[in-house]
Amino acid sequence: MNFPLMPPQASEHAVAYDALFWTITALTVIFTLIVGVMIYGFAVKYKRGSSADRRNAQSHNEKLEVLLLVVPTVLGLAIFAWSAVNFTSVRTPKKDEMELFVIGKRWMWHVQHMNGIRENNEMHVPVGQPIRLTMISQDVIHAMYLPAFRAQYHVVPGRYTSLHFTPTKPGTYKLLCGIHCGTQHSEMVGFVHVLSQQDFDEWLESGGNRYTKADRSMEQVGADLWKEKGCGNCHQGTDNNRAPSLNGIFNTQRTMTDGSTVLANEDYLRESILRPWDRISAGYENTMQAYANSLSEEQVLSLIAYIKSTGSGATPGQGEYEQPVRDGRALDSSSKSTIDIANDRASAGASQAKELTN
Ligand SMILES: [Cu+2]
Repeated sequence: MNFPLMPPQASEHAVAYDALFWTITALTVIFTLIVGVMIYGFAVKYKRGSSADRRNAQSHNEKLEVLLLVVPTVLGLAIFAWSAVNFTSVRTPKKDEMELFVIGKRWMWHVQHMNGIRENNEMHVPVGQPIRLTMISQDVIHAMYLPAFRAQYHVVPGRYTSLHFTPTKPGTYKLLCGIHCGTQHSEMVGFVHVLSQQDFDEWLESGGNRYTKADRSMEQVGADLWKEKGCGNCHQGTDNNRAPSLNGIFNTQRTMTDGSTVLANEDYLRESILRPWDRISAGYENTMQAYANSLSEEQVLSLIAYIKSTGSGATPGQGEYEQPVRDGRALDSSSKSTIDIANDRASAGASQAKELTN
């Protein structure tokens, strides 16, 4: 009979999570047993008609009271501290993360890789590689739930959220929606395929096998959209009186017309594309057209990928958003074009594959 008590432990965090989970479970069982046994024992001892000594009943016991105050307090605080350490570690971006984009919609998961491969209700990732999911919902609130990685985070409309994990075991694991999101919520399921680095490289190389072929990377899709929508008419190589240049704008601090500063992260870029009037850069007028009804979340992600490919203001580890690193190096090469980056990635992939086969 196949009746697993727990999902498999397929990420670093799963081990840490389970240790805490079992400790809390054990403490609960121990205290429940102590209380239960005492209730039962005293009920039997002092049942009506028993010959137990009932003289000089104690009204209090100082030592016992101190013990019952101190022990649960210390245990409770220790569990809190341990949980806080676990929570912080799972919410902190790792170095050299590979970024995948996830769009939740009723009722499916749409996954997009940087090179343009798209998957529906499936996600392919290499083993041992820290993964960052940048997620958004197209309709209602969902939650990306990966039980084997002990990872879950909400996916909401209107802003990006992230989930970080490092798969440690090749295999196929469940991908679920963790928040009730409508009648077919229970069908919003899929699989995560954790592949060896070599298998993953081959999978990427083959354009994702039977999945949607990647004819263009996300950056290229974004670059084409940029042209199609005429973004470059105003956002040119340098700031002009119509609009600021967006070259290398990602993760830089921007000053707004009201004097406040804003970190130009993905959320800000998305907002500026969809509702540009919300926050306007100092020195500019509210002249940009809004794209709230004419771009899909997928297209917005591609545009952001394109803007990011022109460089970034922050070095990894600074600011709210840790810049994703691909192929083991930060994409901070401000002078590089999309084509250069794509070429670099191809050669990096090739050398990686070589190391593995040797
Ligand atoms: Cu859902």
